[in-house]
Amino acid sequence: MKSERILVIGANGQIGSVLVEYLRGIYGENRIIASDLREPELKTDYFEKLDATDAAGLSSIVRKHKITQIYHLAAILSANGEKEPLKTWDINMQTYFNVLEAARENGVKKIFYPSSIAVFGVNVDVTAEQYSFLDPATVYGISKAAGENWSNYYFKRYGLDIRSLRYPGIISYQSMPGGGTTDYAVDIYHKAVKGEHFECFLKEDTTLPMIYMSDAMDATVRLMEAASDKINVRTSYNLAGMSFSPKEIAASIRKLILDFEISYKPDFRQGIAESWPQQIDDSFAKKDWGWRPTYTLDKMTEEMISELQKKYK
Ligand code: NAD
Ligand code: AKB
Repeated sequence: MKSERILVIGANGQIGSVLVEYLRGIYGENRIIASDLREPELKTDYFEKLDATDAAGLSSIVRKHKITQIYHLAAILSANGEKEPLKTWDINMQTYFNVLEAARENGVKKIFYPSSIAVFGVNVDVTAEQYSFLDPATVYGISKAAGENWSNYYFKRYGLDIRSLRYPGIISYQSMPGGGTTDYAVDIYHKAVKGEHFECFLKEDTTLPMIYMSDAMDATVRLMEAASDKINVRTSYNLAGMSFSPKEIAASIRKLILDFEISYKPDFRQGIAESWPQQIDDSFAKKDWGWRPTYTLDKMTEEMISELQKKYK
């Protein structure tokens, strides 16, 4: 474990900026190489500027740092993806093919591929099972479903040890989301703590699966550190934290910020949200590698508000 050298691609985003620090806490500062299109806000060692659509550039970073694992986070998310569908497909798929090939050619041992609840579509009733039908409605969801199948293909054909989670919407105080449909559930806390009114782009009763960042970090490393023979799903594991609607998160916030106000003005993201399941059955993850979420909606609300109060004070 201590000999790993890990490349995180898309490291400046909502997940990457937290994951890099989390991994550094486990494996050591100098063993995690962060990379992204953009330079990080704070200059740091062990950073490589990289456009992951550049196959040669990616391969040379893998060789230069003798990388043993890649976490491939770079992608265009659901809402932004609908603005430029073909460009989204190109970026999401080309970056992943470059990762798969760089890994195969340079002896990288393990890959983490983040999938999403966006792989499901309207033919899932309320709860998505591990093997529910995949008929995604967004180009983002289509690219994630394709990525899952390519992961399984590279595992079977080349023996690449690729592991993947279908993340629900991730909620964090450390970082802002980057253009998805679940972004409202982060923005709402910032507005509440700043004493501002929040206008929600989803209807009040739109229930979606979500997870708190600290549970997502735990699930990710638990999956990556599990013994190979425990990994029975080589496409992507369903993962669940909690499910709630805008009305329910607003009620949870109001327990601590009594005068918090919300109004609703649904836009095109309502259609995306309605194509996703409300609940996720993650029993395979629980059974195979011991996944257990620890945050409820109210526990997450308490921590989000207390952390953001420190930030805005
Ligand atoms: P984000 O949009 O916040 O960050 C993505 C990062 O990738 C950005 O820093 C961006 O600069 C970088 N990037 C984009 N194109 C790139 C390229 N060509 N080369 C190098 N870097 C590039 O996304 P996130 O929320 O941190 O999500 C990370 C991954 O997790 C994505 O694959 C996303 O689909 C998946 N995921 C996220 C969530 C969530 O709620 N945040 C849920 C499900 C799945
Ligand atoms: C999005 O809303 O696009 C992401 C996701 C659930 O994949 N947060």
